[in-house]
Amino acid sequence: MRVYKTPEIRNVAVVGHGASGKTSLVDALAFVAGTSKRHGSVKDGTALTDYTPDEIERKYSINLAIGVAEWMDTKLNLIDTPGYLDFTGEALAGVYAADGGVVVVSATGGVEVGTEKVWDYCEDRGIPRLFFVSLMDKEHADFEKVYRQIKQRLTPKVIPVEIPVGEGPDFHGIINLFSKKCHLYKKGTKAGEYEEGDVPAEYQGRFDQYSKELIERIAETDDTHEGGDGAGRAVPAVLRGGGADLRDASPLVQDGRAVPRAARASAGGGAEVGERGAAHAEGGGRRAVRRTGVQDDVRAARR
Ligand SMILES: Nc1nc2c(ncn2[C@@H]2O[C@H](COP(=O)(O)OP(=O)(O)OP(=O)(O)O)[C@@H](O)[C@H]2O)c(=O)[nH]1
Ligand SMILES: [Mg+2]
Repeated sequence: MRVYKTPEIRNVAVVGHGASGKTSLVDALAFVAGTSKRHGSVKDGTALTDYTPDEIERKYSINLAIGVAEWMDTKLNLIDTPGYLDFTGEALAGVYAADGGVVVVSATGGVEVGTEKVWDYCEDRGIPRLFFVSLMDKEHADFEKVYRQIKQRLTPKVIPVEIPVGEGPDFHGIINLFSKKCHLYKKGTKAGEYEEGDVPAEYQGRFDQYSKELIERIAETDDTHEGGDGAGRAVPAVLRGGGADLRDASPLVQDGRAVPRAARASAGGGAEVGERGAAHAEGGGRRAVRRTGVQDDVRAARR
């Protein structure tokens, strides 16, 4: 692994209720990024961040542990935290060390007591965060219900970024609301290979519903953009809880590509995003949206 300079490193706490899929997510991210050569599993005792004899035997996390994923010239230190409430000090420590958080919520369990707890930790620290809805392939998975619970019990300031194609045993892909592209997973592949295409006709209604939601949510939090850039294009922002101003955090999206703040005439102090942000925006819509959004958001939180 090459040596990374400090601005190229992100410390991200992966938090959530017990058994919501945090350790599995960290393992999968490191594997898909290519940093980890083995796709491990909690069940088999081979997950990247559950490696102590106790964790392997019990099949849940006890200690805070780090999985590394190198992605687009950035080293992501994914801080896997235990969800079990007995080890909540470890989760708290993880949040304290992090620039941002991924709050993992099970598509079957929804928002649970552990989710609320870690949400409060993130809120106290004021770190930017996004939600990851896990276990979409499980029986009774319900994305809409989870989204509703997040809005009601955690924060109304949440926008959908990707929505599932199918649920439970029928889950087989995702639609990105910014790029308007659909990824349909190829059956039987280990690293989640997919085919990219347009939104399937049978999911157009759902896509329209969530796109509308996306625009309305942004309009509610930011009068400046009124949910779009005036040309019918969405203005994204990563998900965050109360208090913070979305205005500074939201890069524009043009043709599915993020436009870093440095390239926007109206944005003050945008130079911080700099050339690297622009290069990423060139690199591909979906990845650039996430990446630039997090960069901006972290800075906004520090201001
Ligand atoms: N079907 C299915 N099972 C999953 C998925 N993600 C995780 N699991 C399983 O769910 C169980 C819990 O997953 P973990 O990754 O250990 O969850 P965790 O949030 O790290 O749990 P704690 O460390 O106890 O907080 C394991 O048996 C996983 O194999 C998923 O997306 N689909
Ligand atoms: Mg775990």
